Amino acid sequence: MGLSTPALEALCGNKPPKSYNKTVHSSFLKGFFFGAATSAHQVEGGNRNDWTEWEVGNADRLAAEAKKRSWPEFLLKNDPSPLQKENYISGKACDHYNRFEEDFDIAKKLGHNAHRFSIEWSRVEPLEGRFNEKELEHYRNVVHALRKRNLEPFVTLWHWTIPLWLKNKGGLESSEFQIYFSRYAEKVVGALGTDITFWITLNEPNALVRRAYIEGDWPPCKRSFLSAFRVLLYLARAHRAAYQIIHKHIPRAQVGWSSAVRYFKPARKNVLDYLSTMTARFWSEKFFLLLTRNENDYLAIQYYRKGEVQFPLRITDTGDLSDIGWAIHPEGLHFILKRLSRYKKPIYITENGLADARDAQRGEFIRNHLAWMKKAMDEGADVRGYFHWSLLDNFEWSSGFWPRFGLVEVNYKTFKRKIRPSALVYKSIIEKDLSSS
Ligand code: IFM
Repeated sequence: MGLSTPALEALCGNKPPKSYNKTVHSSFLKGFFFGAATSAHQVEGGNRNDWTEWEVGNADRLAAEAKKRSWPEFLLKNDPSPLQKENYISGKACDHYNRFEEDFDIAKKLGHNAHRFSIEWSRVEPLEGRFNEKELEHYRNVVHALRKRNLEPFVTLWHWTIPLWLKNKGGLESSEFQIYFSRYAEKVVGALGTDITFWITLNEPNALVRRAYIEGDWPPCKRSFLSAFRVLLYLARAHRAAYQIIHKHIPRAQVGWSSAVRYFKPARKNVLDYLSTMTARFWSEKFFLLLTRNENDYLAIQYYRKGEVQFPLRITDTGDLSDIGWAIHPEGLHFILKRLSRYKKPIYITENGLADARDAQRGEFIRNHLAWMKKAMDEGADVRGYFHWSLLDNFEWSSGFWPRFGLVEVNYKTFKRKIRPSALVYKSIIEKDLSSS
């Protein structure tokens, strides 16, 4: 399969990447996965976990804080708006729990051939050691619905939320965490069947630990390096145990965890900013990888933004910004893919996207990121899949509903879905590529 120059130019929009060599004509691998990602708590609705408790206790405060900031008019028109309390309570979210068939029909219509979703631990094990067979059946139905549409399932076991019983036992800081996670993993893997190849044990442990245990603005809102370090070690142990469990049930499985990566560059040309940049890169790309080095069949990266780093570790977003102020920088994806290639493992981009309520930047964003991904592949990076974040608008954690990340717009009152034009840009890229295979 070869990509013609016009197809490449279509990928790049009118602005091919600065250093793109047009004579290189390799192609995406046959069997490349194109899809979108979601996570249970952000789309399902009706959950009861540590986050739902925290949301209820903090929604008033978050809305009051939002009132002190200035907002562009178009964001205040979002329903719910950042100034409203209900923005900060996940509630029914997108009602994806009841509408997953409809949502997968849309993904199929948009040309996807894979889909990443997560299992909600608090549904499957609402009480310690007591598993809910009906909920396991639900996730079997989800997998079946994906298979029926030829969408390859990528299953995430933990995307940040935990059941309340576990929260009351110390949550991720419990020294028994690995035991609890292993028991849950064993049950889910056994119940979902052996035909699932792709597993992500943990979503972005580095991001969660930074927000929840260092910056302290996500539950359980701690600011302690000691706790952060402990949680990372426990999560790494949990990953390693789950890796073995999945392989015991499914020897040919591909198991990894996903990392929040960012393109860091020194803000100024001086040694201190340079050293700070190295530290930030070590944290985002390497630390957890070192802890799990023998138990990764592939690398999963989630890339969103550039950060300029000033000593000691002040990171700022500059240049083109998304609705939530993240710096858009497609070239950074190429940089990271090249750096990670040295590990000689397959790479999946399990998230990449932006908050863009007007859908003004998303089409270009997708084109440019895929063009830079393709360039890295032409230069040897073994990238095997790309998942846009997200299929649907969803509940963006402590920011709530106002950031709109979806290829598909969600009306949170009627739950009606509306395909955004950028979703069709993505579709046309997928179709051009897949049809040339
Ligand atoms: O919404 C999140 C997701 O849960 C994890 N990765 C980053 C996304 C955008 O912030």
